[in-house]
Amino acid sequence: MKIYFAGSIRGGRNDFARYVAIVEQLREFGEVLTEHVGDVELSEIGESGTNQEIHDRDLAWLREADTLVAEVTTPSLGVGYEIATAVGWGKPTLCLFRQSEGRALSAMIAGSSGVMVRNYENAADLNDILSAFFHASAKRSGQR
Ligand code: 6K6
Repeated sequence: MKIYFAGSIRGGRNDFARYVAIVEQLREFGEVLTEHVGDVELSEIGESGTNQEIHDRDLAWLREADTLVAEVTTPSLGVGYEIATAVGWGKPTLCLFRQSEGRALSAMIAGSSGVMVRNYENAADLNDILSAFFHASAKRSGQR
């Protein structure tokens, strides 16, 4: 199972510690293609590569991935773009959201029939959510 993990970069790095923890949990379910999203060293401005190189490389990884998992509590244009692309390509897509932050999730994500949205607060919640999602995704790809 190849997993594309998406999380805010230029949208804001407040949640990066959570991304690190999620990437760690995701490794139990497959190969994470985008571990840099949870990279402590990556600040909002301290990036390498041109915008086009980043875009093209990430889309190639997304194309290769079996599933997309996104942490969507910190709003990010890039993450929204990746979610829309994955849904358009028919990839199982899971969005993880923390209601406790007091934000409302965009209707374009919350209202998409191609997206599974799950509210969570801690690692234990996440484990149950990820197990159910990858179980369903594996079953779906086995049926194709
Ligand atoms: C260098 C080393 C690590 O990262 C860099 C350069 N920046 C990016 N690298 C890889 N993916 C990126 C980079 N900037 C944005 N993305 C992709 O968009 C990631 O896959 C994230 O899920 C998403 C974040 O979008 P913004 O709009 O919050 O930046």
